Amino acid sequence: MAISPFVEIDATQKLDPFKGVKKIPLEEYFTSGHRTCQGCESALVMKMMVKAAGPRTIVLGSTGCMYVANTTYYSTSWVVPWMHTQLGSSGSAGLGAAAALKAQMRKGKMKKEPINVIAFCGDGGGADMGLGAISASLTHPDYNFLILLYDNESYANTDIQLSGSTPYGAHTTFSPPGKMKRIMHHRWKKNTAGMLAAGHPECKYVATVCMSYGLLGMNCIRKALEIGGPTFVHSLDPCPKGWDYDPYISHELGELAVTTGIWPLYEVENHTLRLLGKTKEIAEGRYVRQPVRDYLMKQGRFAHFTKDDIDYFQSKVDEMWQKWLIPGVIPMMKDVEGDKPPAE
Ligand SMILES: Cc1ncc(C[n+]2csc(CCOP(=O)(O)OP(=O)(O)O)c2C)c(N)n1
Ligand code: SF4
Ligand SMILES: [Mg+2]
Repeated sequence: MAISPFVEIDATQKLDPFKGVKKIPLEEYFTSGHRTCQGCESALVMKMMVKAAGPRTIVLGSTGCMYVANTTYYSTSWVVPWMHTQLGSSGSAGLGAAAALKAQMRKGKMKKEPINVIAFCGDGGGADMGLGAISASLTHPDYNFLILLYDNESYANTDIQLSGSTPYGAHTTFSPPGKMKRIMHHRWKKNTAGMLAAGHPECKYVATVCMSYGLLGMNCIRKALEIGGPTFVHSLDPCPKGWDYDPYISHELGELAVTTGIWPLYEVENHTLRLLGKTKEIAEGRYVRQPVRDYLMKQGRFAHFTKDDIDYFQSKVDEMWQKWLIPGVIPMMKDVEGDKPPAE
């Protein structure tokens, strides 16, 4: 097979940012045929992720809703090549696929061309079980691949079990509120993107996205793929089944997660932090952060919250905004006392 002498095997695709929604291509690479719930934002993430990446892309995905519902027996909504990988191994699968492509090109067994490799995982698969493999993969600067964590804040596919990404107090099948004990989940959500950004010097790009801000999210994905090396994008995805709300308001909930300051949008590019979108507007005083009540009370998983619970949640988000630069990782002020959870 003739090998093009002009393409380096380390090259990435040139993926300029989309300049507006009208500039987004019409072609779909994740299309009809999936069986996710109505209003599933994770399915939207898949669609936009691969639209941002384009046709020369290989997608690998760990077990979870985005595997099970998208590749039901003899059918799939993936137009690009896709492979399932074990629940905790999106990091290994991404690194392995990128290394295999590079070796094949080096040996002349396939045409030299930049091919995007994206390995996605859920919060159970990525923030909990597969965190070690993701961390290891982010130490390999010689291979180009993106890990995308779609975070629906539970082990959704196996019926909404609590994960390290589940918010404080949420009702899951592992934390049902009862008469004796109202709050069954006392831990604050793990800050996966911040942790990975802070601890992986070889990783040139980490971002948080929410596809209620689709253009911004897609451009983060394009940037991650173009920068190359191992990169990481963490998406917050409203999940009507797990969060217990009318699918009609999925988009609104994504916006509220950002405008209440619960889910800050930021990118860390070559180790420089940049706040994005509405998060930047809030930080610069151009937009007033909305009360968390507006977000929490629209979801059945927080229906058992009292005023004290909402106040505690609000105080923790306020603290995050006052205290941290990368939320939860880099302190801006060191002398703020943490608030205590309300008595039950
Ligand atoms: C090693 C292993 N343990 C448990 C399971 C069962 N299992 C399949 S999907 C899933 C939930 C995964 O949760 P998450 O990664 O958050 O994805 P989601 O289902 O929320 O999309 C579990 C526990 C499995 N497939 N493999
Ligand atoms: S349970 Fe949630 S993540 Fe899974 S398909 Fe339904 S809406 Fe999507
Ligand atoms: Mg999940």
